Amino acid sequence: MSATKPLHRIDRNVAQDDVLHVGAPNVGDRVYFNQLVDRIFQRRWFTNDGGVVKELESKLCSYLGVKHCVAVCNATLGLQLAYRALDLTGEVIVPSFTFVATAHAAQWNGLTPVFADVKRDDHTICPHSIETLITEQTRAIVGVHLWGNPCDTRKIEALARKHDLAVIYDAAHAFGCADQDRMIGNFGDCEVFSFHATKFFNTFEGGAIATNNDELAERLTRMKSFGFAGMDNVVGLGTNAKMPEVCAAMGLSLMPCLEQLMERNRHNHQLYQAHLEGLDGLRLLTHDHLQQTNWQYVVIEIDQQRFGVSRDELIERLHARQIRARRYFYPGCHRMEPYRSMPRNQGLALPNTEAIGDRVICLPTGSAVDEADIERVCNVIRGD
Ligand code: T4K
Repeated sequence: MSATKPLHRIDRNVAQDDVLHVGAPNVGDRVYFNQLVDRIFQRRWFTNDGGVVKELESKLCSYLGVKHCVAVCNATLGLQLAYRALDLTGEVIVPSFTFVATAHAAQWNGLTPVFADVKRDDHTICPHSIETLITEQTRAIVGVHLWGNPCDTRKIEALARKHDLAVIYDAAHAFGCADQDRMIGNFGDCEVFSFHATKFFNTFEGGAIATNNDELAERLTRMKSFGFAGMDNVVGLGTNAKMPEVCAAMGLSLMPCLEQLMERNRHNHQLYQAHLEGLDGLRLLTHDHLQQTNWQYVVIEIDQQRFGVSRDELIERLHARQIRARRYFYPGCHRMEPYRSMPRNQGLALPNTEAIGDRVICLPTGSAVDEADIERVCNVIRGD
């Protein structure tokens, strides 16, 4: 990262409102972004295998140390492509405690999402729960690196080998994170990142599928562009999941700022830790044990008995003070439609998902949030 390319301070529209959001977008080097946009106009090349997307893909590969990164228009379509490119049919095991896109992408592809429970400590899919759900119909395990916490990749991949299953990781939260000394992007058959505006690294809307499998990368590249293998040559089923050039420009203008953004998030997290320390019944999830993470979510769990106020009451209190804290991912996919009404999910008990779903609050962080904002949020939580 170049010290001469400062991260642009976010111009929160304080005149309009003083609302704090969980997902206020990060903005990188705006001068560089504008130069790239000028180049896009000069070339009159807006989408379809353009030079800016190719440059972003190549930079992502270098950053992640992975062979292929296929840029896509969002992670939901990225997941759909991944499920399709791996020729999956039947059942896929997914955590219930995730953004609903993980399950929807499978259901949309005609697969049956089978919901596993998560671990109490880091909220990632529980290998033991996965094991109990594997049947003759199971074709894949889908792990979600929730909040940037890497799944238990060793156990998941051992289970997959034992039962001959594909492994896909929904890495929507985990760009810039590592599992020990290996960057997320290098695990399973492929990993799908989200570059949505609310993510630590964004391309307005977008995503990428990372893989070390040459053949899979080729299939994904064809499938994201209608199945074309060259001009006028359609070799199979495809869709339109291409990333436009202007989105890739946004990504390129953020790449030089990654370390700075991570550091900012880490600093914010430390401030939250300091301000919330000692509050009985409040647990702040930490990533201190991880070698590298993006710190993009500040997640607390509220134990109503000990804290004295319920999670939902606290959310109301925060919202009343213009702090748009979120109940991600309440109430768990198995309690959302269309899954809730499916016979297999009626009466399904996922104790950790349910306990966590009732307790979690995500707090504002990122480059739009400063020290005074964090103090303000923590004062509301403390009831001051
Ligand atoms: N897998 C996982 C595990 C995911 O978390 C996600 C997405 C996906 C897959 C699918 O990725 P994509 O297909 O989206 O690439 C938001 C995001 O839309 C979604 O991308 C994200 N996860 C999810 C966790 O959060 P909502 O429904 O919370 O969005 P919304 O509009 O309420 O925005 C969140 C907050 O951010 C609000 O307080 C407003 C603020 N915001 C939002 C936007 C778009 C801004 O300040 N500026 C903005 O431009 O889903």
